[in-house]
Amino acid sequence: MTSTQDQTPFFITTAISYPNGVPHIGHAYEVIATDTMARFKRLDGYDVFFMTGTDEHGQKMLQTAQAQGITPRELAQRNSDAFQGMNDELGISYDRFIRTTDADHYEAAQAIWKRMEAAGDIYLDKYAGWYSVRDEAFHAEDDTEVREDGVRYSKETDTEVTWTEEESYFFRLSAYQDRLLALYNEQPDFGAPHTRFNEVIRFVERGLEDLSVSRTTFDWGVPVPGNKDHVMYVWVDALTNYLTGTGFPDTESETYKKFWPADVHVIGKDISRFHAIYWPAFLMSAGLPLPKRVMIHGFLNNNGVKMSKSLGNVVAPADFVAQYGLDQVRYFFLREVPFGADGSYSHESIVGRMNSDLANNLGNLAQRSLSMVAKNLEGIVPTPGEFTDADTELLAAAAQLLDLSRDAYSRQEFNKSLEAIWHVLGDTNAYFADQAPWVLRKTDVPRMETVLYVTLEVVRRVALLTQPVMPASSAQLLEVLGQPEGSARSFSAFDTAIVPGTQLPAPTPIFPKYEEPAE
Ligand code: ME8
Repeated sequence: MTSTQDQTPFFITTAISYPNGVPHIGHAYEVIATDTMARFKRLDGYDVFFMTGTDEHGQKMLQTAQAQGITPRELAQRNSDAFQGMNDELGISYDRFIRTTDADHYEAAQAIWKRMEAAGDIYLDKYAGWYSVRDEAFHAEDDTEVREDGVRYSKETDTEVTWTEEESYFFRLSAYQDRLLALYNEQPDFGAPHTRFNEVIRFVERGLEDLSVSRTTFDWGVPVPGNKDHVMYVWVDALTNYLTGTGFPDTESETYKKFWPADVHVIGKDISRFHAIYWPAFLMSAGLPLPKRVMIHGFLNNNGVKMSKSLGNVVAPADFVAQYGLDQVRYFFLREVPFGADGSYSHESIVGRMNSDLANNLGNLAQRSLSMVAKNLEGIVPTPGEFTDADTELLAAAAQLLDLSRDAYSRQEFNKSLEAIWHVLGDTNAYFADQAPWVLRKTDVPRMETVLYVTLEVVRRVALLTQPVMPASSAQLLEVLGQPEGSARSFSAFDTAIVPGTQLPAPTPIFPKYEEPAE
């Protein structure tokens, strides 16, 4: 984090993943989108704090470890390392990788518990009900059913539930129904997109039951303050990670004051209730400010088929990246699927985007214009003559892309920004073909220079805006456009223009076409 006094803070998080297994493409999707948002804000001058990590406690971790004959701590260490490794392979620009076994996290989780207890919202009783270890969630009896195999399942999540009866602390969630509904009413963008947020609102409208927030039958969790027989329900501890990262419980610390409340929690659709119901209720009880936005993304399916270990279609992020390239994968995910909707990926759809959007529309345009400058103008950015209507229109369309992208990113609508950018690229390709600078080379050199100048200037603006999505390729593109690292690559440079007389390095093709490997 580099910061100066006048930068606006921006705190963004991903969900923290269960390290009961290794990461899959769904996890990669979430961190890539969040990373893109974080990078956009940094380029736009914000003081960004971006946190991701692993959620290491709970019964699911314990059972998986037991099945593998290791301790939950060993399991957590092994797979947390795999998650951190994935982040590094994907070039994720996180500021902290938090683990719920970190010492400062125990302190934060116990502190929020004490605040909720002091507010009179925690009481001791007995829990008797259906618990799904897979979901780490309680399900009301009406929401479960016994299926043909004689086993009881959650109707909603299709996971097995087991009868659980034990002494437990409860959180008075039922007392928060009205306050939650008031929150949703006052902040209609607290949850997004609307379709997914509406499901949460309907759920709260049906009434809330108090929530069991501690367990006694195992000890793999954060101890409940003042009662050594209980550990916290994993979601109480997990959600608190967002506070831990800011320095909580020290509410006087610089980082807490700067970054809490969070600007955006990015999460998947299966955990919207935890983030849009439990989390604000816990914070209200603890007397702490609420996050500004919970962005709920959809699930990624392989060719329309749900990923699952038994189907053998779980893709390792590293294999994906090795096959197509990191920036190509990042671009594909964010361009192909409107963030919030469910999406599907297939070899054909990825190759399609790689070859048409990246190699042709962007890569080829950049390469053709830059090679003409290299061959005919000794690699020096030309001085444009008077602009024609076609030039002015194209430059004006490109000039709108920053504000348009800011607006789209404010709602995490990455695909809208990319669509608009590629629309301008489409127009630029048509312009390039129409103006035919390779013909002008023989008939009207000054006009050729203007056409090349306009094209390079559009590509420069595009390259600035594709940096959050495709950091390495955009940096290469800016390099060949003679834009050095630093302020020339930040969004504050967007409204400047490429400087005539700049000596450009020899152009190199940046976006390769996908070649099917030989048999
Ligand atoms: O839920 N496509 O962890 P998790 C897209 N520990 N996103 C997916 C996905 C898919 N196929 N599968 C999972 C947990 N995700 C908790 C979170 S936060 C305080 C605690 C998303 O490892 C999922 O929706 O099961 C979630 O946002 C993230 O990956 C981690 O899932």
